[in-house]
Amino acid sequence: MLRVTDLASFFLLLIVVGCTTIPTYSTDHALHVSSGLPVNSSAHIRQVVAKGPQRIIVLLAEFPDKNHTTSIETIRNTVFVEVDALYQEVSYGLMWIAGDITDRWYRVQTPLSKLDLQQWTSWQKEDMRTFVREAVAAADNDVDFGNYDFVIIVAAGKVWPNARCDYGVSRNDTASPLKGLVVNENSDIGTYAHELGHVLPSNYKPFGGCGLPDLYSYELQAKNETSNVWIGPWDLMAGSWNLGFCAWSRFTLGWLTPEDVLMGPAMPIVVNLQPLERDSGTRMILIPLNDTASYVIEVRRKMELTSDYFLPAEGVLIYSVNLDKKSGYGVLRVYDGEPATKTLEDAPLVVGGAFEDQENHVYILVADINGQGFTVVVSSSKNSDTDGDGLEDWLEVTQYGTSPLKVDTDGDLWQDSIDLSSRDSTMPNGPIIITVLFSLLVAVLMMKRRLVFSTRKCREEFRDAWLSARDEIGSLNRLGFDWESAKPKPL
Ligand SMILES: [Ca+2]
Ligand SMILES: [Ca+2]
Ligand SMILES: [Ca+2]
Ligand SMILES: [Ca+2]
Ligand SMILES: [Zn+2]
Repeated sequence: MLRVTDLASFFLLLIVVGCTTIPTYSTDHALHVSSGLPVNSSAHIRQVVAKGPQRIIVLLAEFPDKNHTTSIETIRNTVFVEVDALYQEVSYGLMWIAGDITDRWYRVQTPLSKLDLQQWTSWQKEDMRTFVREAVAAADNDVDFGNYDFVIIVAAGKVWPNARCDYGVSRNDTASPLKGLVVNENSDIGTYAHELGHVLPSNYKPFGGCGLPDLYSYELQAKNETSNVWIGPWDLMAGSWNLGFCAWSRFTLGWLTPEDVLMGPAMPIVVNLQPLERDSGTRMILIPLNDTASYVIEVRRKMELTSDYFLPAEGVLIYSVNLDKKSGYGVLRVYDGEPATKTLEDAPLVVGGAFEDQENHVYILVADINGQGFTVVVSSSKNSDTDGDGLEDWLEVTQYGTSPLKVDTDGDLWQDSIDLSSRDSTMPNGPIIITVLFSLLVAVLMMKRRLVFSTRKCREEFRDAWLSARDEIGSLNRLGFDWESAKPKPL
């Protein structure tokens, strides 16, 4: 009994010694956590260019051989309510739409049947300019075009939507270029918004500060094949079925200042990236590679009351920007985080996701979730060990499932490098606690038993003593012992 109790105590001692030898961590490897300010703030501060009210005149135009079927009220609602709301949202309230719509449909002179306006490849032709010229001329006496920044010509019938920074058409009241778009009476909000995106004031130099480039493939479109091969649903300029704008588009229109991350000795850099749909926090990481090429990292969330609500997936989106490419030839290309599927709908990375560009030494890891945002680590080396626990960031994220930012991911006092269950805070502490409790229980039981035994022994001894005393008294009585004379006498 005694032996077992001693063993339990010994075991307890071992555990206590074991607990006190858990390694303590040095603070030498303090994380470089970005402050949220641009690492290189001078490089990419952009003017807000598409700012305040954008004054638009909506000009309704029909043909001698094609009358309209859509009401003025429907079109007014599309432009001044729906498109306006979309742009207010994606611009974080920096831009909105103002203006007027003509109170009737103006009739152009040339019949639709005489104009080739319905094929994508032909919109640049003289026919489109003829239509625009005739529509503007028909309304010119009623509309002061000098009061507006853009014209939206809504055509009856199936006219191919397009936009131009200058249609090359003169007007009575102003000499400024006729900037605007042509849509048709059946165009949806996405089409209006896409075409308007081509002419809003921007920082996109190839277009001379006018609008955003097309992000789908002109070559594939010309072949009538699926043309949205680089962006998927992540930007309206790649199509019109999804209404969101990526960070690069918002940045190019001046609504967003990125956190510039320069590759170099300050690596790795940790950024808490907030959802693009939010109107505060770091929402865009820009990694410039040279004057024209860069990577962009953003977080996309299906946030209610935003154009991203219907996105097919959520997470960290990474894409390349190549300003040497022309509009329609791959200015932006999204990295497919799920290359097993051809679609880019599943492109975003989640925690554990990794991106590498070995040629340019760019390594991006999604280290952790951070509220609605994500913690992203950008490094110039695959061997970096941000938290200094002896495990490389890359392996922690892609293989071990531990945090590259925490020495002890699950906070159980055992560091990642020796914790066999680094994401389970009950392991190995759970079994240890159970063993300790069990040992305590055994010890208590043993001690209790010893007490019981000693009590019993004491009782037995007392009984023996009492019995022998009784026997003694009995034999004295039998011998006629004089108890009275044996009493002590008073002095
Ligand atoms: Ca995919
Ligand atoms: Ca590490
Ligand atoms: Ca770690
Ligand atoms: Ca641990
Ligand atoms: Zn376009």
